[in-house]
Amino acid sequence: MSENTAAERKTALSGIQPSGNLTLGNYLGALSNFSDFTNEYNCFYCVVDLHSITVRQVPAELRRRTYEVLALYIACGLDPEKCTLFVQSHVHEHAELSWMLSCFTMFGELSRMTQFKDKSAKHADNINAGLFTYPVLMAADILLYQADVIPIGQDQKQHLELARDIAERFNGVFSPTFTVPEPYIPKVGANIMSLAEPTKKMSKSDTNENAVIRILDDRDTVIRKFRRAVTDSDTSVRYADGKDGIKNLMTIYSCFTGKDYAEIEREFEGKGYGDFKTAVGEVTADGLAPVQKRFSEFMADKAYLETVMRDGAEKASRTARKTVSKVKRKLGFVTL
Ligand code: AQP
Repeated sequence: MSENTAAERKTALSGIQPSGNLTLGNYLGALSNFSDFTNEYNCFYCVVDLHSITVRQVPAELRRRTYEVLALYIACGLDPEKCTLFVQSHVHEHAELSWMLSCFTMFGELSRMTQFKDKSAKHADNINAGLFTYPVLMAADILLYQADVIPIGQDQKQHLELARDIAERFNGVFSPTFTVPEPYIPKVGANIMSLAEPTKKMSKSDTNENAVIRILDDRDTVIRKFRRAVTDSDTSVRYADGKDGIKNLMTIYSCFTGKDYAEIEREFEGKGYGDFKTAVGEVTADGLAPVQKRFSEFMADKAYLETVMRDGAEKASRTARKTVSKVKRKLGFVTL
C-alpha cells in the first residue's frame, strides 16, 4: 500500500479479544494484515477485553492475555508511534456509545447473529445479555472512531454488516453522524478451519488442543499438530470439494509461501499427505518464529507495554469523546 499524508488518511480499526491464546486463524485472518494499513490509514487497534467477558474468564489469565495481545500487536509489526494501540476498557466511551446504539438495534437483528447462536449452544449455562448484545458493542467500537475500513476474518462479516445498518439507521434519523464502515476480508486466510474438524472454524477457545495452532506454539508442537490434522481417505493434494482438511492446509501453506493452489498441487504431485503435512508445519513454524522472538522481548518489558497502553488510551479517548458528544447532542441530551 502507498503512503498517504495525514490529511488524506482514512481510518482503519480492528480488535482482538484476550479470550484465549491466539490462534493461527487470528493471525492469518486478522493480525498479520494489520500492519499493511499503517502507511495509508490512521489506524486504531484495540485489545477488546470488554467483549471477552461475555464468556467467563479467569481474572488473572484475562489480565495476562491483555498484555500478551498488545505484545503480539507490536511483535506483528504495529508501531505504537504510527498507530493507536489501546485496551478497550481504558476508553469508557465504548460502553457509553454501546448503550445508546442498543436503542437503535432491533431484537430480531441480534437474534439472527450466527455467533450468538453458536456461543449460546457452547455456553448453554451462561447465555447472558452481553453475549446477545456483543455486536452492538462491536458497532460502538467501530463507529466511535468513524472508521472507514475494518480488517477482519470472514466470521465477523455479519457483525460488520449490522454495524453498517446501525450507522445508516442513526444517520437516517438524525442526519449524517457516523461513517459507514467497509470490511476488509483477506482473499486467502479469512477462514482458517479447525485441524480436528475442518468444517468448523479454528477458535482460540477450542478445548481440543490438537484442533488449534497457537501463535506461540513451539516448532515441534506446530509440526506435531499438523501431522495429526484430519484429512480424507484420498492421497492426492488437490483443492477440491469434499477435501476440507486438505483445502485448509493448502490455504495455510499458501498464506506462508505466497504460492497459489495450482502451484501447490504441482509441488506435491506424487507425494503423500505425510510429506505435505510436514511441509505445512515447517513453513508455519518458520513464519511464526520471528513473531515469537519479538513477542518474548516485549513481554519482558511490562513498563513499556503499560506506556503504550496509556498513550494509546489517551489518543483513542480524544477521538471517542468527540463522537460521543456529537451523538449526545443529536439525541437531545443536555450537555453542560
Ligand atoms: N479461524 C479464523 N480464521 C480467520 N480469521 C479468524 N478470526 C478469528 N478466528 C479466525 C479473526 O480474528 C479476529 C479476532 O477475533 P476475536 O478475538 O474477536 O474473536 P473471534 O472471532 O470469536 O475469534 P475466536 O478465536 O473464535 O475467539 P473465541 O474462541 O474467544 O470466540 C477477528 O477479525 C476474526 O475474524
